Amino acid sequence: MSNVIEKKTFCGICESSCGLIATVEANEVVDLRPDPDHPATRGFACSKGVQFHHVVADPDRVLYPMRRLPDGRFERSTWQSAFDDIGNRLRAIQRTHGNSSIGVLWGNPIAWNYASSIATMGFAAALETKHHYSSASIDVNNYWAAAHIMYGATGVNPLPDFAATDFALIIGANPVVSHGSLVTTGHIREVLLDIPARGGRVVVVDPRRTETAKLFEHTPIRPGADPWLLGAMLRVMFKENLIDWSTVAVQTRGIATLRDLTLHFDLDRAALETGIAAEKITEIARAMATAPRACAYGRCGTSLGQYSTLTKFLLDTLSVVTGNFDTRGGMVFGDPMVDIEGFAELIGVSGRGRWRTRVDGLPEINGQVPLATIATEIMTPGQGQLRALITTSSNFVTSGPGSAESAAALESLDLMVSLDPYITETSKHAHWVLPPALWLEREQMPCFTQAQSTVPNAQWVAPVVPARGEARDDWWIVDQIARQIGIVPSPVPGAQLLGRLGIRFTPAFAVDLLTRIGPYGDLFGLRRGGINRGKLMAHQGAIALRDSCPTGVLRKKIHTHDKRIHLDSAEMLAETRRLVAAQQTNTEFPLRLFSIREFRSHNSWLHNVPKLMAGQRRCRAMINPTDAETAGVHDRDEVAISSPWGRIVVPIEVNEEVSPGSVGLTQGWGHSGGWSIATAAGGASYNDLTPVDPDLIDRPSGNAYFNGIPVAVAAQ
Ligand SMILES: Nc1nc2c(c(=O)[nH]1)N[C@H]1C(S)=C(S)[C@@H](COP(=O)(O)OP(=O)(O)OC[C@H]3O[C@@H](n4cnc5c(=O)[nH]c(N)nc54)[C@H](O)[C@@H]3O)O[C@H]1N2
Ligand SMILES: Nc1nc2c(c(=O)[nH]1)N[C@H]1C(S)=C(S)[C@@H](COP(=O)(O)OP(=O)(O)OC[C@H]3O[C@@H](n4cnc5c(=O)[nH]c(N)nc54)[C@H](O)[C@@H]3O)O[C@H]1N2
Ligand code: SF4
Ligand SMILES: [Mo]
Repeated sequence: MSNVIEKKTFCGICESSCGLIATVEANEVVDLRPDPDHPATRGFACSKGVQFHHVVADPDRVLYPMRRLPDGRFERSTWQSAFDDIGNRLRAIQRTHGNSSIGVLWGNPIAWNYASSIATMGFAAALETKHHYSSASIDVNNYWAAAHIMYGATGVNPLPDFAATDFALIIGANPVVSHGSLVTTGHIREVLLDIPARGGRVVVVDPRRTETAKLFEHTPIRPGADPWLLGAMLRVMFKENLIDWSTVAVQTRGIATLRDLTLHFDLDRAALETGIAAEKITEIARAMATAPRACAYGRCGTSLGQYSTLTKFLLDTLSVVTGNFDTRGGMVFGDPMVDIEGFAELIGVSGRGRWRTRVDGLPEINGQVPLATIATEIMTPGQGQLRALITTSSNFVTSGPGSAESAAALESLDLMVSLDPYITETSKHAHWVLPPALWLEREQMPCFTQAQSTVPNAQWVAPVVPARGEARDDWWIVDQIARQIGIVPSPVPGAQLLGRLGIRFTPAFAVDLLTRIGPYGDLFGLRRGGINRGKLMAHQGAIALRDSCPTGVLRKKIHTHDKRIHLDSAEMLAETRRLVAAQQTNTEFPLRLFSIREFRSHNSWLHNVPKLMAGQRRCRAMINPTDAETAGVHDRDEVAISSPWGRIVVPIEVNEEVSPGSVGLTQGWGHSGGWSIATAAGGASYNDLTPVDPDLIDRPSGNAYFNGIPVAVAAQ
């Protein structure tokens, strides 16, 4: 037993970033358990995190560079052959079509991979290509666009202070299952349960009586109708003079224009659109405005609809006008060890609408463009047509809009390289699949989630075990490809010049520099007790930086020129007018589809881990008994679900948890490729039903449209 050791790390699967203790025996992780001493997650971890060593050891995992053969099978190759071939092809594409025909695409797991985020962003920046896609546009772009409008910078992310609030409005989020997104609060279920326990209220607005809704007050809503509810609540607040005028006078600009905007939200129409009675809307508005401390939080249910930037704008505005902004128990700001948001602003990464996409003319956001445009960009000839694509940790064929369009478009690329531990629905189209080290096998720092933790803390860990096979760090792979075409994959201005002089900084070096000069940094020895990468890596576990987020910091945290929150947005008024003018009924597709996220899945992966798939887990839809009867379908039937953009066949569960008029569907299924257990589970992709039409996605942000899709259900 002498060679058994324990190492502290954190989970790199979801935004909770839970502290873990790994038991390592002969360079293999044999057990993972929650770290009770982690200041933020305090001994919490879910079943996915503690099973991750089974992903590391998965027999289906890609451990060597794999080359695709003409018949679609893959054969093992070597790094040398991979880089030679990729380099040759990229140089040929560069010569014939220019840098603007090469693109990068990165998916959700990169959020725990700070080095790879920098390298991938840097790769796109060095090429000055417009083809920079990421999962942000199927997830959070609406947050960024609303922040840009209200706070002057895309990265400003106010956090609900659940631990100290008296009233929490949770709309379109299921934190009991998701463990929180864009806010990291350890033991989030218990933190929320504590609100009613101390006399407060939690109101959950969701088309399904979810695991979260069951614990609190549930208000069902029609999918896609959120801006109607939030706009109507604001209207009530103005009408009944429930506004905190003195705070608004200090913190904001444009309250009169906002009041005029809310006049578009007629209460009776809002009741019709949402399915929530006008009296109930009024009651929630009054309760929020009169609670001593209140916060309003919405996530994927409100981020992946057709008007998601407007929705987020209205959502934050509720906290602002009730005087619950930058205050304990309201919305607060994170206090990270590395100010990523400030840095992105400094080097010009953050921003919106500085240029537009080639074919659809959609605005960029943070230098990236919507995934909904990628199939069109591949298929439309002309200068700048996308011909070579490098994807890192993305399964966007399944997770992005228009699964069928994406899959077909990928087949016509001149070069596709996929960095992925599996042959997936996406990577199976690649000419090369390259094996990445997984998070237990690489150096980690929770670059993005540290900024959203309600208990600011610092952690930086060395690899727990060496990478298996020939897997290598994602950033190293991207850097090697960059070397083939003579670029330095760094978003920092001047990096190309230094590169030509032979100077290349590693991502670790760059982020350490930011840490050292950051608010908690050691300032190269000038600040006693300050932190740096070396110190953190030598420390087992995370270090608490503060007990909670600071308040009274608004002027420091926002970027508008007058340091006020801007409530007068012509763009949001235009969106409101568009919403009001929209015809919301569709007789051919009378029901509205919404996504279901499951406890033992993570988006489209982790379906290859036997323990997580125990109990015959399958893709399924859910429908209310009334709608089932109308459609003539029964519990467990295989049914056809059709939308204007596709048709799938899946088993259905008749369940009164789902509110009438809506249909829930698990997202992230319908697998193919080399992950045998996932593929054997069958099912269909939710996103076969979603559109890539640029006119249908959220206009200000380019965020995809997944929730509120008009559908019909029929017996098979
Ligand atoms: N209908 C519908 N669609 C949705 C959603 C929804 O609610 N409804 N949710 C959306 C959301 S919120 C998100 S974030 C997206 C996510 O969509 P994606 O960003 O595509 O993420 P995943 O589907 O989780 O796929 C992640 C891929 O990364 C690979 N991977 C895992 N770890 C690593 C690693 O360390 N390195 C590398 N190179 N690869 C790795 C996995 O094998 C997998 O292929 O899906 C979105 N899609
Ligand atoms: N177990 C698990 N945890 C995860 C993930 C996972 O796949 N599995 N994924 C991670 C990722 S990438 C993210 S972004 C987060 C997401 O975190 P959350 O947003 O908290 O998770 P979701 O389950 O997508 O919650 C969205 C809720 O909105 C509801 N909804 C759908 N459409 C509408 C609508 O139109 N209006 C309203 N009001 N509600 C609607 C759904 O019923 C659902 O309950 O979760 C993260 N954590
Ligand atoms: S909640 Fe998320 S971060 Fe925590 S163990 Fe589960 S998957 Fe990992
Ligand atoms: Mo996400």
